[in-house]
Amino acid sequence: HSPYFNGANKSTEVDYVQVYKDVADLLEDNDYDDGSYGPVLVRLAWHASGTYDVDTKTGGSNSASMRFEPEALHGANNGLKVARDLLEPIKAKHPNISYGDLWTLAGVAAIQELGGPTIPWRPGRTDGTSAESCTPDGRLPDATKKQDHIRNIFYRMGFNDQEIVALTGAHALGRCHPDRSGFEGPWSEQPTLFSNEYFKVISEREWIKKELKNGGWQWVDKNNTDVMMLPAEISMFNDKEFRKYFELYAKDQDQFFKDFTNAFAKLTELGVPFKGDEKVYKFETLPVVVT
Ligand code: CCH
Repeated sequence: HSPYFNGANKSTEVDYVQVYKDVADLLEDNDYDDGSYGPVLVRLAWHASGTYDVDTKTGGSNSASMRFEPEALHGANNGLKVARDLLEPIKAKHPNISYGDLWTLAGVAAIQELGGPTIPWRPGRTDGTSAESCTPDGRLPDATKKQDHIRNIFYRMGFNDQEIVALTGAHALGRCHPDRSGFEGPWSEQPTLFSNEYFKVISEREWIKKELKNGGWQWVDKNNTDVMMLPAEISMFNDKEFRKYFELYAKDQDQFFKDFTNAFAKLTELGVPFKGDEKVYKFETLPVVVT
């Protein structure tokens, strides 16, 4: 070691590149959903961050308050225990990483490993220690509502219409679970591939209402019931201001990747008190192993 090696300081360091690799390594599981934990990790990063309120400067990923009740039990967070528990062995291996940093980094890793853009990420979140950091219920979007509700929710975080539509494109990934949200099915035919497919699907299919056993309803494709849309999403699609961005991203995957990168990085940094000297990481995706 160099004479400048500081043993005490060393113990608080975190190898974030290794954390990325460890997350990337645990994504695949053929017995879970469509074969990947990536989508639920993206949802965890989003729900941890999307509680931010720009006026009161409360919420956001800084304190990782979803670890505590009541936030862990908010209806919007149903099913996210799967994602939080999945990351516990990584937290045990890298004890100095904060949960807020781990959850957001895991979201970035999932997007990148599933074919999405490289999203700059930096550490700096400090965990809250009690339920006092929990945000009130109702800060995340309600999928049964219309576009005005979605606007209000995202304007409260500080996003504009273009950013809202770009972020929603994350629904290329994953699916709805009857035991989590009450809705069912994926938005795209390849729910473990991050692409602009969500925008193509919503613009190209003919949507019909389907009643659900729980009394609710959702949109399904008239000709291929494998894909679905939430009530809020078709309301958004039918909104003149939102529509231009749906059309733009359906045509232009590069523009979608660019705008999504900026919006997702912004989302995960809402309310985080960075000192300003944090290293910004652009993680490399794992090499693809051909078997
Ligand atoms: Fe979402 N999302 N989301 N979503 N979401 C659901 C699942 C995922 C809404 C509602 C739902 C974003 C925005 C919105 C993901 C990422 C993002 C589900 C199903 C509902 C309902 C949950 C279940 O049953 O498991 C609504 C409304 C909005 C408003 O715009 C944003 C923004 C992001 C990320 C940038 C991902 C990924 C999933 C899939 C999770 C999984 O487990 O497969």
